[in-house]
Amino acid sequence: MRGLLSYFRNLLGSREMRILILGLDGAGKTTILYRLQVGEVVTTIPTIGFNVEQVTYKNLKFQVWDLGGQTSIRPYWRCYYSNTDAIIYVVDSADRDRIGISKDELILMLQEEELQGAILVVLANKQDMAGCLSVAEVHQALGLDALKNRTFQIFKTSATKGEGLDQAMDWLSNALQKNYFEFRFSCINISCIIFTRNV
Ligand SMILES: Nc1nc2c(ncn2[C@@H]2O[C@H](COP(=O)(O)OP(=O)(O)O)[C@@H](O)[C@H]2O)c(=O)[nH]1
Ligand SMILES: [Mg+2]
Repeated sequence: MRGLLSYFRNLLGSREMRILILGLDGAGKTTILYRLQVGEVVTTIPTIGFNVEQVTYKNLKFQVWDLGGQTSIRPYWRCYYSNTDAIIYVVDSADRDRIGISKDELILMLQEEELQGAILVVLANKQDMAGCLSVAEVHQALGLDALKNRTFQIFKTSATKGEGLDQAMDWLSNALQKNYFEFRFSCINISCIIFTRNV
């Protein structure tokens, strides 16, 4: 497992990138955040009562919280959705009992207006555990075949062993870069149109 810089070096210096790491409690999100080796993880507890762990490195911001449970606090999650570039969705592949809940949470989240453009990385985590669902089974259980208009990829990982995270972060970094340049390119196109109209 490499440090965060080696993945996202090419994105540093451009605009702020916001990445949410989400999933049910116990999936391995906090472990992954520490594995990124970025620096100090700051935990804040907004008055509405859910923990948000945050790591900021230059223009990269990672925010983590647990999905599932109390429906009353859900509306407050929206405060964190705007300008999200990517979602890293972490699944405990050994938790067969809650894979359905994990799917429901993912679907609800992807319906959020503010997250329509966000790239999705699914991590089928805890692949080191005996009897866990395979990456293909996690893919199917989450209904990922039905995803439309979404840049996404699924990876098998073991956060504790540090396996699979390199591939996932490399892919994400490339996808973010592509998104960023496509966005810049479309801005150039728009300015060309305005220019021709003015002339
Ligand atoms: N065997 C195994 N345990 C893991 C893995 N990832 C996380 N864990 C363990 O699962 C528990 C919950 O992890 P944590 O990162 O706190 O989950 P979070 O609630 O999603 O933040 C901890 O005891 C971790 O050590 C993994 O890939 N394999
Ligand atoms: Mg945690």
